[in-house]
Amino acid sequence: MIITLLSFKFTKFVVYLQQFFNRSLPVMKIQEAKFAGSSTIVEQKPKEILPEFAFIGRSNVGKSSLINCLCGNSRLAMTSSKPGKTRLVNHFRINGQWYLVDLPGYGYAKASQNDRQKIEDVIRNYLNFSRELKHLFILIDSRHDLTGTDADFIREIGTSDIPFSIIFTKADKMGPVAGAKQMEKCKRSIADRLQFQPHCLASSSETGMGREDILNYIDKLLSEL
Ligand SMILES: Nc1nc2c(ncn2[C@@H]2O[C@H](COP(=O)(O)OP(=O)(O)OP(=O)(O)O)[C@@H](O)[C@H]2O)c(=O)[nH]1
Ligand SMILES: [Mg+2]
Repeated sequence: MIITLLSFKFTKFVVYLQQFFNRSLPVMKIQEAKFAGSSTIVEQKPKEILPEFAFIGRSNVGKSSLINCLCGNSRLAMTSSKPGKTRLVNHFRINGQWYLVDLPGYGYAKASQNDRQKIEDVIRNYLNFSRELKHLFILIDSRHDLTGTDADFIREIGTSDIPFSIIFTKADKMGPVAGAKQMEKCKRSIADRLQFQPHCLASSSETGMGREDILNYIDKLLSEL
């Protein structure tokens, strides 16, 4: 009886601590988000050298929308309901201190072979040669199983020296229970391919869910540079 009571009080205490720390965790403030330039090769990147945090994923997964959501400006990066909108590497300077980088989407099936190759070259050039890239966020649609293209890309990045995390996007499109189940399934297939579990976050650019987590995570990464 006493043990049950003590363990109940301990559980309540842990929940209280979690609530306290969640509430007191300050969210990184984006005071200024400015378009700094578009490029197809790293030599064309903005001249000012700052740490870069890039977003990549299949076409239409929600990269540009998430950048807008993080910056609180729906007109910063161009978005579209049609895949293949972002074709260049777009730099956005944040608080004059670091860049958010919007990359073109990979695996756009309807693009011509020539267009696909051009987009692939732009992505490869950035990933291979951008020395300022500090962290790559790989976006996966939270509703779907990992596609072959996602799996290949994740496996490849897993063997590179680029630090990366996963963000499951469009979390508003599924109910919380079905959504959590689907994300767990996807996390398992990612871990199976990599032999380790990368850091995973979830987001919705519609509701702003995950915004604080992503900004605080970037803040932490910046503080470790
Ligand atoms: N419901 C919902 N829709 C979203 C979300 N994020 C993006 N979308 C929609 O998905 C579509 C594609 O969004 P984009 O941000 O342009 O996607 P992208 O990954 O940048 O696409 P590309 O530039 O073509 O590679 C748009 O119609 C967005 O409104 C989200 O979190 N929830
Ligand atoms: Mg885009």
